[in-house]
Amino acid sequence: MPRRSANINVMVRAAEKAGRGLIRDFGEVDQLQVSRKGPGDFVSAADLKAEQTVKEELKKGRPEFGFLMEESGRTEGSDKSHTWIVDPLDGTTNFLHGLPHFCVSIALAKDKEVIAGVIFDPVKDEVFWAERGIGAFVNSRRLRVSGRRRLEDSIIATGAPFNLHDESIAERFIEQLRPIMQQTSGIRRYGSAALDLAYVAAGRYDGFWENGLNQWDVAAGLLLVREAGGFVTDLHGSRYELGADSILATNEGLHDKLSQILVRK
Ligand code: 2AM
Ligand code: CA
Repeated sequence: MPRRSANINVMVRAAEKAGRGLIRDFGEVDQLQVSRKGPGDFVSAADLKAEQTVKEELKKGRPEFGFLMEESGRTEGSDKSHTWIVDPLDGTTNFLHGLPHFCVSIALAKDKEVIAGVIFDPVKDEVFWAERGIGAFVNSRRLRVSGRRRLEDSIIATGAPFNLHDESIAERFIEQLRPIMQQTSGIRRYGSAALDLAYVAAGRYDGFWENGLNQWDVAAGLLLVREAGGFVTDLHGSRYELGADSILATNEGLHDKLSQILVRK
């Protein structure tokens, strides 16, 4: 394993500290399932607390950088070119329901390019990290996207749309599902886009697509996939840029086939 840079060390420390807090709170969530109101407010508080922890730790390490965070939005730093892009709890619905699949996601962007990413899954104790030009890793092991080239051998992950202000959004997703279901080995929908991307980088999934995600859901994961030798584009096949409205992450052999299937819909 190459030595982790100072930035990666700051990011891992922040993600681990927030992740430890999430694990403690996750233990409480189970007790609250039986209450009529459910654990909703408790989970919102856990999410905010995790964001605060990440922010404090990153600020300690790099006081001059700005922030873009899921809960508190954008904060300018004195250094205008570096921004932390943070999702303190990705997979919130899983967390809320006591499902052990969620993570802390932290990316560092220089201008509009992600140069470092860390995704920490505190339940499975996996630290996924990547640095531009250095590679992608889980803990100390190097990651590589899967080598599968045939759709019929492949497992493809996705996320169901949540912002259904328009009937066509649900319709489009259902139309995308049909050919993927028919032509691949199976679909997975685990509910954390950041971990979905980390799993593509690890070769556990052969591909992942989703419509309508936010930057903080995907910023760290997209660098993991690229540094693991994968392609990250929009559904049309153009290089994914932060803020794009769809994402497709997969290996070289499956990329064009998936893009063609998904974009037609
Ligand atoms: P979250 O857990 O941080 O909300 C799953 O499809 C992905 O979509 C997850 O990464 C999840 O991130 C995100 N997501 C699910 N529901 C959402 C909502 N109502 N608003 C924003 N993002 C959401
Ligand atoms: Ca998220």
